[in-house]
Amino acid sequence: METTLAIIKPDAYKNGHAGKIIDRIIEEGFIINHMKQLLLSKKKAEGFYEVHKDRPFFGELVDFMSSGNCVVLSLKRENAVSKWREVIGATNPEEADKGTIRDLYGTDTGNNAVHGSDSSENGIIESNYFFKE
Ligand code: 3AN
Repeated sequence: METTLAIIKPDAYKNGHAGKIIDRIIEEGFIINHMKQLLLSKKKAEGFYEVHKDRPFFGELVDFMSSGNCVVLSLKRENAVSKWREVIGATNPEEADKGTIRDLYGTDTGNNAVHGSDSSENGIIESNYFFKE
């Protein structure tokens, strides 16, 4: 089985969608291997999104991700990475397929409700970033 990291971002959490998103995770056949609620420090958010540090939206992204509670989940399933990306939909909620999580709960490219790892390797790296003690 493959690992992917999911984050229920501060917008979805604040708007009361965390429970519905967790239900959807279970309905889609994922096993929740680890889960925790946390308020990311700026430093932790900067480290997580380090690949984007030279992008113009980096500051905005770090501020948003540290603006309120998140739920971080390490998920397991066959083809977890591609399946989770299919369930969450495109980065921009306006382009996300109907019924995907970003279509249902996202607002714009910044406030897009959830995160999903983009490769099998990153699924493990990102999961360890939050759950390896
Ligand atoms: P995804 O989360 O779909 O893999 P990435 O890796 O391209 O998308 O971007 C990481 C995060 O950075 C996105 N989830 C989004 O919150 C934010 N982001 C990407 N592009 C923009 C943008 N143009 N403006 C604001 N935030 C952005």
